[in-house]
Amino acid sequence: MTWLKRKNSPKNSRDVAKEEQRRCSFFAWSLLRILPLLLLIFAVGGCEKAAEQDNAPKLLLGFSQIGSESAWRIGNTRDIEDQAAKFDVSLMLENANQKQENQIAAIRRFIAYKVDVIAFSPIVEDGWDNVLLEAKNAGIPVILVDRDISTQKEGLTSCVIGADFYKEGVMAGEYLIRKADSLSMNRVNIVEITGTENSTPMLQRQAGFMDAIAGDERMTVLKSIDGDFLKSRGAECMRALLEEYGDGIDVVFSHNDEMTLGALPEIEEAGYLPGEDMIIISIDGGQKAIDVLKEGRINCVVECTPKLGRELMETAYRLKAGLSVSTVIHPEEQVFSDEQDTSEIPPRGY
Ligand code: GZL
Repeated sequence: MTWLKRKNSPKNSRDVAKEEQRRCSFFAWSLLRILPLLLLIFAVGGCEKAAEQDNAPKLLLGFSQIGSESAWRIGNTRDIEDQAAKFDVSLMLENANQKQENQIAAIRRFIAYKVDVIAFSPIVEDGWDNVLLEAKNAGIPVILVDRDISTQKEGLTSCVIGADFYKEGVMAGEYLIRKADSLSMNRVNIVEITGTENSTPMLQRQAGFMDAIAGDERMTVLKSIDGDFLKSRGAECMRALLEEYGDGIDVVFSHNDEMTLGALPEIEEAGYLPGEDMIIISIDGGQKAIDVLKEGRINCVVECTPKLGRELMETAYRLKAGLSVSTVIHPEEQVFSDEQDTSEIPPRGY
């Protein structure tokens, strides 16, 4: 008897099971064959994602720098760039060319760019509330570098990293008292060439210096004049002070090396020996001023280190991680003067 095989003839259960088994085996075989490929695709995809994650900056920092008005400022910028590289920080650095409006615009760009942290060195203390409120509302922490702001509002910034300018002024005043004693001076007429009006270093260096000499009746400040931390303005100020007071000047207290280095040629042009006929006191401690100190044409240079980059990067990482930070971070600073063997002062690096 011939069994007709009909296409759709119902199979018996054994045949069905065999068919099912064959189908499973084929599926398993196929899977095994393509599994390495699947694994490779996932691996490559994962590596690419990991690579993307590796290349993504660990921290995106927006920094608005005042300008490049002095060796100090240039050294500060260089140190921040060097430390950003060391700390694997992606740095968006903008130079404001001495204009507050440029700093405000830069901060707004950082907010729009959604940086992790904003840092800036405020050229003056006032006028930051609105833009800093925008940063706060955007949830971006702000670090003040070098200088401070004046505000009635709470919580606009996380911390300030910079010198204790008041202490720098006190150190300058205390040096002058020691110098006047050593020269048995019974009259000390002082002219002051200040930094940028309403900037933190100007306000606090002046306050510290005046407080330090306040109790000494020999001391008289003939005039204070704004040199804006610039070498050219330092020369102009010194010319004007020499015309007005000439021989009557015993001391020049200058808020930074640039203005001091601008003033010295004017003093010599007028026939005086800086460092001998007039006591010269400066602040910053850059290489040029230290070289002139070693020549005896400046008597005292109070250090104001521009090397704030490491503290800035460490603080930025802590803020990004949501960790607490100190509200004020002051670097250690010293005084260089003719009271010591200046030949031992090591290279300054700025
Ligand atoms: C001080 C800094 C001052 C320097 C100047 O920290 O703000 O600004 O003393 C610079 O040289 O221009």
